[in-house]
Amino acid sequence: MEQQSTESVAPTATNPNMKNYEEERKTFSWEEIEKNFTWYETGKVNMAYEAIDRHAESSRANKIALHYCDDTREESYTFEQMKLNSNKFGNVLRDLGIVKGDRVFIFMPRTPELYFAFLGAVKVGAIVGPLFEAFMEMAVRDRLQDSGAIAVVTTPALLSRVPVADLPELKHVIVVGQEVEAGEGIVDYYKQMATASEELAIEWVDREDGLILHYTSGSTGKPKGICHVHNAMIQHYYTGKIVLDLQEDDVYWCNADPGWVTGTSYGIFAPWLNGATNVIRGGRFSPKDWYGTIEKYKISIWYSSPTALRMLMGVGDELVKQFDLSSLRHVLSVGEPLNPEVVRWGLKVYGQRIHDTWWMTETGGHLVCNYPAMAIRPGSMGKPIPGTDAAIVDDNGNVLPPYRMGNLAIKTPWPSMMRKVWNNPAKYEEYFRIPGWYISGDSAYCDEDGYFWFQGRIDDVINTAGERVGPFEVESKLVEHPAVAEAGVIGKPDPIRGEIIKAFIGLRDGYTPSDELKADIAKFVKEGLSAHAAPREIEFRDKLPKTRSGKIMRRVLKAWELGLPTGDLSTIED
Ligand code: 6R9
Repeated sequence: MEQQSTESVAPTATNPNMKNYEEERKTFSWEEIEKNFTWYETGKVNMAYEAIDRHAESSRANKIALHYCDDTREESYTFEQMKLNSNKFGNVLRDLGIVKGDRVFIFMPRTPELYFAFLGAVKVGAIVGPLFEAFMEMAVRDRLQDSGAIAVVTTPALLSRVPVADLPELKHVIVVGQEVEAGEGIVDYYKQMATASEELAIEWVDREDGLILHYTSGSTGKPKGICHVHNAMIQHYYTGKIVLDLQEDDVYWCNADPGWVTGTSYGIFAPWLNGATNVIRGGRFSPKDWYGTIEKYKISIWYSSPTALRMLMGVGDELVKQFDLSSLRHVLSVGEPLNPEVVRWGLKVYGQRIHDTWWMTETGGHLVCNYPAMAIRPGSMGKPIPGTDAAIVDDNGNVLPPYRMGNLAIKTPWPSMMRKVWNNPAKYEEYFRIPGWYISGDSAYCDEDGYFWFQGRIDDVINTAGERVGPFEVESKLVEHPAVAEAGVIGKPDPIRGEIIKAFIGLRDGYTPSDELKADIAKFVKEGLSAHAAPREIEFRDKLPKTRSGKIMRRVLKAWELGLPTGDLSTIED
């Protein structure tokens, strides 16, 4: 498993918030970070206050907090305006009788109203459940039912997917639209906002009180409601500084929708806790619009994902030259392993190192990352953030030596760790089954310099002729082939080898499927990686199944291959 080369990309910039990773680890204390918050003095805690109002009450009051754009709207809001709009929505909820601990869901596309509603709900102490607008009725029902939601904020177009008849606990459906038809429990957002007071008495909560519920799918069964608390702000704030590298004049853009944890932890909390200008682009992925957004707002920090970056790479280098992307100074990625080829391409066309970051819905915030001041090893997700420890452990909790593949585990606790799985304590306990450790479900290894290398989900690791092969290394080699745009690799049961490697491949524009191409691709992996890692079967597909957050769903590929049920598909893209 030492095949990952010693390829390394030296730092090009230093981060004033963390000049030296090793030094920071030695001197770090979470208590020092807490001193940056108002509540350290006052004892009064609320995430939305720390993210918005605190800045509105400072010299940042008239600084732009949000630049919003989509194909039809273009608006900007200062911290003061964010405060007033979220106050108003807080009052709308309070007038409906919403109190601390109530579950309020937000099921709508990204617009400024989504963010006002989100922050307003947090201000009255509600636990917010953000949902992707793409969810169909069944997915919405499962989540609202499981959490016992009392209110949902949605739009006229999505209203028919809120099955009120099946949701006896749901009392209020707040509709954000110009024409809202009256009905039982229906609340007209604009009408209520028009008269709502801009003054709100914020609900001060305990650090351990519920903040957000993110439903995330496992490979089987219903999605799990991962619950985070206000205390997570400590980690959001700190990682915003040392990982996102947020500084006063930055313009920051995170591509993620709040239906995915990246769109809340790093689309709402981290940037605003740090008083940054945050760009939100609504609408779907479009290479031209995306580059146009960077150019227009002079975005300096861009947080994206391997899928989006691979798609941009697939579109090619020419388009990049039509835009002025010189404002960019820090680029990051999350959600899936970042293929070394994408890192090389980013260096070439953007002149930027792409910093991979590893974390999960359950971890609430960054854990294993690359930092501006640290050398990047393409293909590695980096090193644990100061204040935390990561290790590779076997199933009994023994820490494994360098280069041995095993469970990626994190020493408990850390500030943004999930506090429960809604209605499912047994599931929660499973993650902590080895005392002192959180078991991520990912398989990885650590090199002798402490860099972590992702191999796959534990369930995805392939055992072929006695060799353990992580699908990621094969996929990464595959996308280096000039014809391959994306690849998903699974183990297919085989009577002789245990499993053989099968690759599903999406081709780049201009390539057509053929047996010669299959043979050439297999040879490419055999020569570039190893014979045992070369796919014995290749299937071309127009599209690979992905989640809304862009993850290739290997379990779906496997289920297709074996003719088995595909399990929960509520998060699948289209
Ligand atoms: C933030 C987020 C978590 C799972 C995680 C892992 C995969 C995320 C990754 C990565 C390799 C990275 N993952 N980041 N794999 N390198 N940098 O994605 O949360 O949607 O809960 O997914 O995603 O498998 O366990 P979530």
